[in-house]
Amino acid sequence: MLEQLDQIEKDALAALETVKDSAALSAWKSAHIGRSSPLSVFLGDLGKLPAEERPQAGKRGNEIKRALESAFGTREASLQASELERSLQSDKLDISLPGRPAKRGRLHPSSQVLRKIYSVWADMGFQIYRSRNVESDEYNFTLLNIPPHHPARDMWDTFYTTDPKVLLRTHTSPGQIHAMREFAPEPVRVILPGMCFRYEQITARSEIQFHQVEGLAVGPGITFANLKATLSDFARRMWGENVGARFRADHFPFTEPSLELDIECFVCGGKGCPVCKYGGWLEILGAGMVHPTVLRNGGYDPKVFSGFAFGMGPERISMLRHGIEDIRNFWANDLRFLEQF
Ligand code: FA5
Repeated sequence: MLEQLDQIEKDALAALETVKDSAALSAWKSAHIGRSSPLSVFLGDLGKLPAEERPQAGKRGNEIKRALESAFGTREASLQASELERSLQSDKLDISLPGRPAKRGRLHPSSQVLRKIYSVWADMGFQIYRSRNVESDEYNFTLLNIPPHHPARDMWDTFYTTDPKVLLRTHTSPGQIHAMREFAPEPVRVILPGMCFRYEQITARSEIQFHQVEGLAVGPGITFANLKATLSDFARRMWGENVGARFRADHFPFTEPSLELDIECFVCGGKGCPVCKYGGWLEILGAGMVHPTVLRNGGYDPKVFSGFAFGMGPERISMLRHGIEDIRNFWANDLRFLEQF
């Protein structure tokens, strides 16, 4: 009986010596330690042996089982190592081949000009203040000195929601109130970038959705001269020392006095074209001294504090920088346009 076991072990180990690959190894496993292998059959039939032989036969059978399992493990590891070695030899990786180039994306022209604007204002000490796109009627109009039924509401008509008090903001100016209410009575110097929406005719220079960058500075003793100097400095930093710029008197209900800043039309060089409405100048921003009512609504005492505010359109600025003739290109998602920037 013990000789039979020794023979089983001998045969199995001899067969293992001839195994050359993992398929043969797996066949060896089921033949020699699998459920119907001679060893398993032997161990399964232990009960049929005379009682006095059983302990010794069981002990020896289990010893052989462990020995064969261990020999299998060793063989498996050495086969895996030699298979890896073989594949490293045959499938050599040529790291000198150039990689597949990754397709690089690019920033949208609006994002590019926004970043330029942020950096110019950051250099002048203005921090970015984020404000919401969906606004209340109160912030978009009333707190900016545009009460219900004020005619200026027509100029800034917007998209309304089913809730009459909730609308898409027409300008970034409501952000002024949020910023003032957060910082008052401390002085504040921020820019407020974001998307605006208007219910108006789409033309070469007007969209129903566009960015604005608002600016706000409030503190004791800020003057109209400070506003003009700051905007002139902005224009020089943005377009260079020789930029053609002019201030024009204007009216906004939330600033008094108010002005607009125009830049000489880049597309036609001032001769007149559809982009500048044949005037030779392109309106870049509206600005003015913050109206006392608005200062009060923001939490500042207008007898102590004064300030200026401005709101500019980055898409118009981008048109100016790149000679873009139609604002509709910005949201048309046409790669032929976008890939030029
Ligand atoms: C305003 O929206 C004021 N809130 C600006 C302001 C802020 C004045 C603070 C005073 C103090 P206006 O409607 O002019 O003003 O818009 C400002 C700028 O946004 C314009 O100069 C223009 O560059 C841009 N803009 C206005 N409407 C459109 C439009 N439909 N499409 C693209 N850009 C526009």
